[in-house]
Amino acid sequence: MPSNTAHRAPVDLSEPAYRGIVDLDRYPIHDLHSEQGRALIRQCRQTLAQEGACALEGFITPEAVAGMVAIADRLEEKAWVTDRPHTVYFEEVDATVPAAHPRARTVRSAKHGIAYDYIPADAPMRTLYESDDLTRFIAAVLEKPVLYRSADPLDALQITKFFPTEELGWHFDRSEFSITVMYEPAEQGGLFEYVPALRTETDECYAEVQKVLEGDPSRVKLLSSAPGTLAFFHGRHAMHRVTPVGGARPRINSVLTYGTQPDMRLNDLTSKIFYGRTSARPA
Ligand SMILES: O=C(O)CCC(=O)C(=O)O
Ligand SMILES: [Fe+2]
Repeated sequence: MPSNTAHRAPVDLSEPAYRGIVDLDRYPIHDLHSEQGRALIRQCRQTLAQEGACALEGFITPEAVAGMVAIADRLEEKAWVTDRPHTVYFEEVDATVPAAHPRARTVRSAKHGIAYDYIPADAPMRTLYESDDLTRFIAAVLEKPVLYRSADPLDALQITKFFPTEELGWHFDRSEFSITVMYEPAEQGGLFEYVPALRTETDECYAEVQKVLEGDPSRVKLLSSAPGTLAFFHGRHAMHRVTPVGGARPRINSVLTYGTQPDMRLNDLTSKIFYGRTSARPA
């Protein structure tokens, strides 16, 4: 006797919520154990090790990119504006070293930051960021047994707009790795430049850092800024910057924040600087 269930349409429990947001034919993050999935992880690890960064062009679909640009435009008035000088280490200027020393110099960072709690729950990038598949993919590329999404209500996933003349000065990140997604590159400038392995865990390499700050381009590399690119970079050891934006329209992207501990948050001072507050808006 045929059973009733044989007539029912099969329910695909594996259908990911982010289908249509990621180009899964090129980047099968829903199926990392497949041959193609394993090859993807292998290639990303190799590029990251060789180049200090890895850019996956076309990772986010054009529809998702357009959705995020529309959200960024709608939320423009919610953005917190920062424009401030800082050292490449985000530490106080050291008055005891010569003026040309990297610890004595400042650069400028100016941007508009839209906090996580303004991004609608159904925004394409939020759906993707909050999926465990993406977190697992990122952990696999970074060779971490486990990664957690940031617990910060403002910084876990934000949208940054760099308007014309805005920029991010040369710096090292505090976190080991950073992950970004590009929605809209600038018409001119707004380029992501980086110097792989400019310092190490044990050596600050001040002379080399100073050369870059003085404009020596010999070790500077450029990362793809094509819309839809997901990029990994080793921001703690690779010094990097976003060059001043030119043209008429802003550069729009997101930084995705992860940690090896589940309770990662910004400290109050940093939160105040980048978002103008230290906790989520009341619901
Ligand atoms: O906007 C970018 O491409 C880089 C962002 C960055 O370096 C940072 O937020 O620390
Ligand atoms: Fe950075």
